[in-house]
Amino acid sequence: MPKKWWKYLAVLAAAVLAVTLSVTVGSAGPRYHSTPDAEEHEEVVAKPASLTGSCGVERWSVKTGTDADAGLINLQSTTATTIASLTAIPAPGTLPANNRVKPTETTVYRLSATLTQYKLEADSDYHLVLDDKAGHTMIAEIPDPACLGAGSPLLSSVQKARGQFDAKYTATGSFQTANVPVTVTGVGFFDFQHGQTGVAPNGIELHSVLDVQFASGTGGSVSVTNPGSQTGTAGTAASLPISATDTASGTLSYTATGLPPGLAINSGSGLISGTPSTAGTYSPTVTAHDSTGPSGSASFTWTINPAGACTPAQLLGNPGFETGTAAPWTSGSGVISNNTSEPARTGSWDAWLDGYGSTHTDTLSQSVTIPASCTTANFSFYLHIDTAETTTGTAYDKLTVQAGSTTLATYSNLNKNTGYAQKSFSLSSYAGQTVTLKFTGTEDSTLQTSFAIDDTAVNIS
Ligand SMILES: [Ca+2]
Ligand SMILES: [Ca+2]
Repeated sequence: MPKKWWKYLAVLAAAVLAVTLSVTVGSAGPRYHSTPDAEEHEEVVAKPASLTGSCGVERWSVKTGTDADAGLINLQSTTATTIASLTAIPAPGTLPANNRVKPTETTVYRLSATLTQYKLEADSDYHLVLDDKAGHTMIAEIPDPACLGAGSPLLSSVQKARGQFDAKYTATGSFQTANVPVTVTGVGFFDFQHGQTGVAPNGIELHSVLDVQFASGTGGSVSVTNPGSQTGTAGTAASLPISATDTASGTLSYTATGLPPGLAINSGSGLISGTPSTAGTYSPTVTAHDSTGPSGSASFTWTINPAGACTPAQLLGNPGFETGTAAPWTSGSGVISNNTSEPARTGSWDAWLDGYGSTHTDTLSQSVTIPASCTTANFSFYLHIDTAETTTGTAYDKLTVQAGSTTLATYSNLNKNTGYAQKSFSLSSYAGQTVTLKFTGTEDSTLQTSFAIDDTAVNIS
């Protein structure tokens, strides 16, 4: 007998105790044998504390957050997604036993879908089959917290998710049908293909599930704001935010059909972005889905012009100053005015430079980018000048109009007029450039001159 023979006795005692516990738990519960799941064909390992008495083996540390990369899981943010998006990710070539396939397996996803079936597996997982009712299914698994290794950062969330599920359903060893809308949050995971019920073609799962929200079914409706007709250019990045009003209680996710090739919608934010690749006229339909069931749609036309073609447009922002503030113009204080003593040409607002009768300078400027593909670019504005100056020979108070450092025109008290007159200048030589258009009004020390500007435009074609 070795000197420390009592240690062997302790090990023996522990083994006897473990077997006793196992037998006790096993006979107390209904429970299932520690044998591979008949349908999932996966190996299991005995774990008396778990619901079936067994936990999983294959990539188990990755499934439950105790692998070498568990610290890389971004638990601080959740990425809204769809089954269609997740099942479109290419399946990785290899599935490391103790490491994560980045970024999919280090990302926490949230998606809304229909929970069609659920089952308690031999490895004590709740196996949930999620269906987007558009031809895609995938699996989400809520492991038994007793099967999570020590120190898993997922433990408290898995416990919560398990409780959320148990509050509504009782999973057994046979599939049961639910067919209810559900919003599931969980860590991305690629499983081996074992012919699992509901498995995605690329093996993508949410494993472990961290949160399960069942729809409250309180009604409500979703309405998508129609963005109106859109134009774009092949090869030029495009961006279009889609918004919706939602009186239901769930969270919104967005899908789109018929978008110009190269554009995609962000399921969480509703932002359509990308670079359209192919000219044509498209009729996309955008749908916003509330996770409790209701949805709304809007359809519109999106014309993509060939690359190299100029899309006719007016480039200046706030061209008639009707927002009542300068932006995107830059101006000195008091320039944007609705004072009826210098009335607007149209609307209520204009830009009133000078008019003080004392030494003063007012400026008003805005930058525009003239597309290289546009051969015509025309800058125009309407100008009214009144003055207290009586001279017919001397320009005391002046308005200078510049494109960059080039002076397009200079006006003065000598150009006083009744009403507004339109002025027009070609900016064609600025094609492919960004140019700042600037008005500068300078008054001398006495006798006011007012330069009122309204209805500006830079038209390209
Ligand atoms: Ca105006
Ligand atoms: Ca003057």
